[in-house]
Amino acid sequence: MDVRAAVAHKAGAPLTIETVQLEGPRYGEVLVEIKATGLCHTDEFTRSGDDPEGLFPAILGHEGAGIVVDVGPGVTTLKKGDHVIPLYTPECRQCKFCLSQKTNLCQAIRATQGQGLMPDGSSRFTLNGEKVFHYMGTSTFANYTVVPEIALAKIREDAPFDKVCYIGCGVTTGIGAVINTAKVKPGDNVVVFGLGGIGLNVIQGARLAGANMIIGVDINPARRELAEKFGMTHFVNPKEVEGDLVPYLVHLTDGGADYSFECIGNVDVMRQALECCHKGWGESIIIGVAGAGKEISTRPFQLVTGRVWKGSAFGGARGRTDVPKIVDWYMEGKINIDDLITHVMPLEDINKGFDLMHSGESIRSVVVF
Ligand code: NAD
Ligand code: AHE
Ligand code: ZN
Repeated sequence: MDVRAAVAHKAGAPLTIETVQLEGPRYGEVLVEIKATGLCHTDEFTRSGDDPEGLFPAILGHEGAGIVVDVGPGVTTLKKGDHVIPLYTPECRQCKFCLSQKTNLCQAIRATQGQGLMPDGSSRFTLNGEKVFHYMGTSTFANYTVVPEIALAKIREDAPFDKVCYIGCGVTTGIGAVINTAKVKPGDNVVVFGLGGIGLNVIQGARLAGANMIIGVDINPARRELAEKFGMTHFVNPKEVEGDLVPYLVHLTDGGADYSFECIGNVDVMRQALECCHKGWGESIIIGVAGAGKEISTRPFQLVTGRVWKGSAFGGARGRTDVPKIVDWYMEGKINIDDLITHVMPLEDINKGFDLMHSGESIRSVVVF
C-alpha cells in the first residue's frame, strides 16, 4: 500500500515527505495506522548523523500511537481496531532478559531492529523499488507502519492519540527512570540536568515519588516556569553560577544529591551529574544519549567513595505491561502530559518541529496525521 512518510535520506539533511510503499504484515507482525507521533531528541540525534547505528534512507519516529488495521499470521494478542502504542523496547516475555526480571531490555529482536529491519531480516518499506530502513522497530513518521506484535502495547480506546503518543517515549522514560531505575523515595533530594521533553517528566516523576528538593539545571532560562509547575523546587542556570557547578549543587543539597539524572546527552554534564551526588550513596542515572565516539570519565575515587553511575533506557519500563498503566495515570489526571505538548503540526511541517527543538521553543512537538 502507499503510505505518507517523512524520509531521512541522508545524515544531516531535512526529512522529505514522500509516498512510500509498505508491504503488509508477515508472521508475528501487525499493520498500524499511526494517528500521532511525538518528536524526541533521539530522532534528531539519528537524523543529524550522531547515531553510530543510524541508517539511511530511513523512516524515523518512535513516539507514536495508532490503531491496528491488519494482523499477520500467528498474531494472537491483538486484533483489528485495537488502539496501540509502538514500543522501541519490546517485551517478548520469553527471552533471557525478560525472564530475568532484572531488566526491561528485551533482546528478542534487538539485532534486526538495530539493522533497520523486521525480525525476518527484511524491510517492509520501499521507495521507487529501493529499500527504506525501519527505525527503532517503530518508524512512526509514517501514517502506516508495520511493527512486531511483541513491540505493541494495547491501550484503552478513550485515550487521545495526540497526547498519549508521548508515553511511547518521553513520559515513560522520564517518570520510569525515577520510579523503576532510581527508585526515588519520599524525602530524597534530586537534581535533574536538562529540562526538555525527558527532564520535565523526571521532575514530575520525582514529585510523584515524594522527593524533597527537586533541583532543575538548564541553560535555557525559559524552562524555569514550566519546570516549577511540574514540581521543581529550585532552578539553576549553569551560566549564572559563579565558580564550578558541582560544589554549588553539593552545597545546595547539604552534601550532594541522593539521585541525579542527566537528560541531555552531554558527556561533560554526565560527569557533573555523577560528581554532584552525595558521598557514600548518591546515584546518578544517565538518560541522555551521547553521539558516536563520545566517552564518559571521572576519577574512580568518585565511585570508590560510594557514588553510583547507572543508565536507564525507556525508563526501565516493560512496555506491554507498564505502558497501559501509564495511559491510565494520564486519563485519571495523575500525570500531566498536555502542558508539555507545546506544538502540534501536520506531517508536512515536521522539519519545523526539529527547528523548534533546536531553538528551545518547544518541549514536545506532535505530528498528527
Ligand atoms: P530536549 O532537546 O527536549 O531537551 C534537552 C534540554 O537540555 C533542553 O532544555 C536544553 O536547554 C538542555 N541543555 C542542553 N545543553 C545543556 C547543558 N549543557 N546544561 C544544561 N542543560 C542543557 O531533549 P529530550 O527529548 O528531552 O531528550 C534528552 C536526551 O535524552 C537526549 O539525549 C535523548 O536522546 C535522550 N533520550 C534517552 C532516552 C532513554 O531511553 N535513555 C529516551 C528518550 C530520550
Ligand atoms: N543507537 C544509539 C543508542 C541509542 C539509545 O541509547 N537509545 C535508547 C532509547 S532513546 C529513546 O529516545 C535505548 O533504548 N537504548 C537501548 C538500546 O538497546 O538501544 C547508539 O549509541 O548506538
Ligand atoms: Zn525518544
